[in-house]
Amino acid sequence: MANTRFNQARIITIERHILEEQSIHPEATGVLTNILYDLALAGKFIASQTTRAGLSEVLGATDEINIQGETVMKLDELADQTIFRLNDHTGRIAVMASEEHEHLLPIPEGFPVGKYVLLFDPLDGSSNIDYNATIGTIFAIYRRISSDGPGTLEDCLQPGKALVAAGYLIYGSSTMLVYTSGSGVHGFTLDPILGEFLLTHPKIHIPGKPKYYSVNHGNEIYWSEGVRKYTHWLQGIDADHKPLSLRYIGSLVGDFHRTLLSGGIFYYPADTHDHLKPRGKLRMAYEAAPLAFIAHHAGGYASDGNSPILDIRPAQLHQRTALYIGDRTLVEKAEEFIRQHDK
Ligand code: AFP
Repeated sequence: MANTRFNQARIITIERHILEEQSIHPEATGVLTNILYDLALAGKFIASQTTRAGLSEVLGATDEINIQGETVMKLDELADQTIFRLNDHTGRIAVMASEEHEHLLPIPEGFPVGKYVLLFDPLDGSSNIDYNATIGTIFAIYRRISSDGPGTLEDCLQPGKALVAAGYLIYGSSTMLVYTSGSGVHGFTLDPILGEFLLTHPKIHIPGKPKYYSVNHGNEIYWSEGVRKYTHWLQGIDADHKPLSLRYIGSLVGDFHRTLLSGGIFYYPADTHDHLKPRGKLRMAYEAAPLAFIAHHAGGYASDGNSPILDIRPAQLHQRTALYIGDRTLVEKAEEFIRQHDK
C-alpha cells in the first residue's frame, strides 16, 4: 500500500509540470503555459491519427506538392490543420508559419491576436509515413516584436536565441513530447490508456560519452573535403578514439531524439554541388533553430558548420541551412575540420 502511494506521488502530468514551471516565473501570465497545453493536445490528436494510418485511409499522398516541392501526405495536412485550428482562435498567437505553407498564416479575422509567434513543422520525416518509421512535429515559440495588429514576417524571422520555448512530439514506439522553455529539457511519454503525457525524462542532458553519429552517407559524393575528413575522424580513422556507430532514420525528430538521449552527433551538411543543396536541406526556422535551442538547454550545441545556429537570423521563412547538432565537443570538432579544409 505504502509503495502504491509512493508511486502515485511521483506521477507528474505535463499539466502539473508546466504549471510548476510557470510558478517559478512570477511575471508569467499563463499564456505560454496554455500554448504548450494546446500543442500537447495537438500531439495527442496527431498521434491518434498516425497510429491509425492505413486503417482510417489517411495513409498515402495527396495530389498536392508543397512549397518545398515534396508530395504532401494526407497526414501532413491533418497535422498542419490540427495545429493551426487549435491555435487560431485563442488570442494567444499573433501569427503562425508552417513548413507546409509558402506564406505566413495570419490569425483569421474575428479572432483576437496575441503576443506569441508559433512556427511549426507539422509532420517532419513524412516520407517515412508509408514505412511505419518514426515521425514527429517540431514547434518554436517566439515573443512578437511588432507592437500590435496582425503579426508580421519580421516576427517570424527571429534568431533562435530569441526563442521563448521550443519542443517536438515524436510518434514512435511511444508518443513523447520533449520541450524546453529555458529551464531544462523535459520529456513526457503519452500514456495511451490515461490519454495523459507523464514526465518520464526530467532534465535531459546529452550524455558525455558519444555512441553514435548520424548522417546520410548516400550523399557522401557531394560533401566537402572537411565533411569527409570529419566523418573519417568519427569513424576512428586518424583519430585517438574508437569508431562511433552509425544510426540514420532520415527523420530529423527521430535522429535528433536518439542523439539527445544517447549522445553523439547528427549532421546534414551543405552540398558542394551548387545546384543541389548548397545551404543544406533542413529549414532554419522550423527544424534547425528549435532543435538547436533544445540541444543548448541540454548541454549540447548546434552549428551550421561555421557559426552557432542560435545566432543566425533567417532572411526568409523557408531558408535552409546545414546542421551539425548534438554533443558540443563533436560539433566543435566538425567546425574545426570545416575551417581547416574548406576555406
Ligand atoms: P521528409 O519530411 O520529406 O521525409 O524529410 C525529412 C527531412 O526533412 C528530415 O526530417 C530528415 O532529417 C531529412 O529530411 C532526411 O533527408 P534525406 O532523405 O536526404 O537523408
